Amino acid sequence: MKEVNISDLERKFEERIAAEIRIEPNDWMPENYRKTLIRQISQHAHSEIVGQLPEGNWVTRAPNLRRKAVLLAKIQDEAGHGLYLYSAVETLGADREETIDDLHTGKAKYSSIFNYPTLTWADIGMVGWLVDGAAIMNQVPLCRTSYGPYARAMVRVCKEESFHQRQGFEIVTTLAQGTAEQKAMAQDALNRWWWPALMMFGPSDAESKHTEQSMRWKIKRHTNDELRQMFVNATVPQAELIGLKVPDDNLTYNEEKGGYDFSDIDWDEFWQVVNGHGICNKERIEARKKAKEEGIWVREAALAYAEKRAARRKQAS
Ligand code: BYC
Repeated sequence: MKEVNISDLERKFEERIAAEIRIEPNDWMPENYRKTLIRQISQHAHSEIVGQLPEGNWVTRAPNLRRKAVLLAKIQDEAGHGLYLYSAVETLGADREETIDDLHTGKAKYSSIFNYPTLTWADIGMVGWLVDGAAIMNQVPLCRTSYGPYARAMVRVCKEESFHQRQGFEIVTTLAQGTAEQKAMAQDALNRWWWPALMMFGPSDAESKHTEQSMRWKIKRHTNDELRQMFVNATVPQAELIGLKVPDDNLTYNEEKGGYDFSDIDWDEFWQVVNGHGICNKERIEARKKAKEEGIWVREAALAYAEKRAARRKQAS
């Protein structure tokens, strides 16, 4: 970017980014920076909300009361994450309802991972261990993202995701150390969730259209492939520890790079799922639309109460 062509505002913005000073809602920001954040944060919020669905499926079937209470708490945390993130989107001038409508019409994306079904209890373990594990890998660097409200929201989200990851690993460990049937159930779930978990990090760096600019603006701190590699390096030893086999015959530790080499991802499957043709895409969006329609009266009642209270306060003052 040539210095002579940029305005004072842009220069100031770039200086703040370079100096690691957070951009706050009232600061001037380039329109594309704002749009990129609205896109990423709203899609992140949608993922948190849609992410409740595959887990909610197991609340009534959790194997005991403790598991059920923990699962309920986790699902409620995900709702909270969605709320922080929708609030962060609003600080950028976006309308919350419009971003939700974009999800319902298919204009906005949400994480591909939530379009896979949770068939057995072991799948709930995999969602915690692998899906929350991948989310942590992706989101810990977002605690240092350049936009203040997003960075601050991520601090709490990551603390809660760490608990989610551990509860998932505990479920999987219990199954892996259980009967032969339970171990087989855990292995089957790992076989189905491993590759979709790797896809969560997005297209390869060569194919990612947003990474370069997002890294320049310090919205993203690592590329998709870097994060994916970090996840593989952290997770393979965990699988080995509990006696499960990662479903990749080409998985080998590469001393030179200090990490695992692994097979190519099936990118056709990834794009099919992202473009709405995964196993559960239709079901997930239908569930969200139904929740919105059936919750209208709750929102109207809450708004009516807020208006009444504001009117009473005005009268009293
Ligand atoms: N699924 O240029 P790229 C969670 C889209 S975890 C669907 O690399 P970017 C949770 C991408 O949006 C999951 N779409 O984009 C965990 C873009 O399309 P648009 C949510 C994907 O933004 C446990 C296009 O592909 N986490 O919340 O630089 C329980 C090109 O990609 C995916 C976040 O959202 C995918 N996997 O990088 C409950 C974290 N990957 O927008 C909940 C924040 C890519 O141009 N987000 N696409 O139409 C990010 O870090 C980044 O947005 C991504 C993608 C790494 C996901």
